[in-house]
Amino acid sequence: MGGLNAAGLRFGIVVSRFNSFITERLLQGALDALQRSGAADRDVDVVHVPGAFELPLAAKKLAATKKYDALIAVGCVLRGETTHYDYVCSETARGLQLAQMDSGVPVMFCVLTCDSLEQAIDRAGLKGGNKGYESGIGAIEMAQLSRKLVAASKPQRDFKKRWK
Ligand code: INI
Repeated sequence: MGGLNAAGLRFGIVVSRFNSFITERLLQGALDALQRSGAADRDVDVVHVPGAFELPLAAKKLAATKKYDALIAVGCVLRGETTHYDYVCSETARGLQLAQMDSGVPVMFCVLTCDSLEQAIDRAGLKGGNKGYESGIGAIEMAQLSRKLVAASKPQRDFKKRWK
């Protein structure tokens, strides 16, 4: 776990209900990573949305509350016979990137984009590990980094003293 400590950090997790067989496993992985790293239950909020396409707006609104050090967006898009998959994937990725760039709150991209259910299952707790767990660890790292960078960007109060 790289010694990451999540104690005192606050996290929001947005989860898509579409393909919930997969997304609920990813959610459990993310919660596991946060809890094992010391995050308190009261510091982790989980909200659900209908599909991956709705993740960006929910993430943006959660970020706007300024309650969270990092967010995790959990979804699973499976390729179908039409181009619908491509639109959902690209808009979800684009929207989540916009949400974090506009708000300054880190948003982890825990959205599987797979050709088959088997590929998704592998990444939700089987051969490919659990991408939710990895996102949880990533969220802690980004939350800590953000706090450090915000602190570093604040004017030093002892500025005069340092230049004497
Ligand atoms: N949403 C997903 O999260 N995964 C999918 O695989 C998917 N497919 O294949 O259609 C999907 N579609 C729904 C979409 O995210 C929106 O909820 C819907 O279009 C309403 O806006």
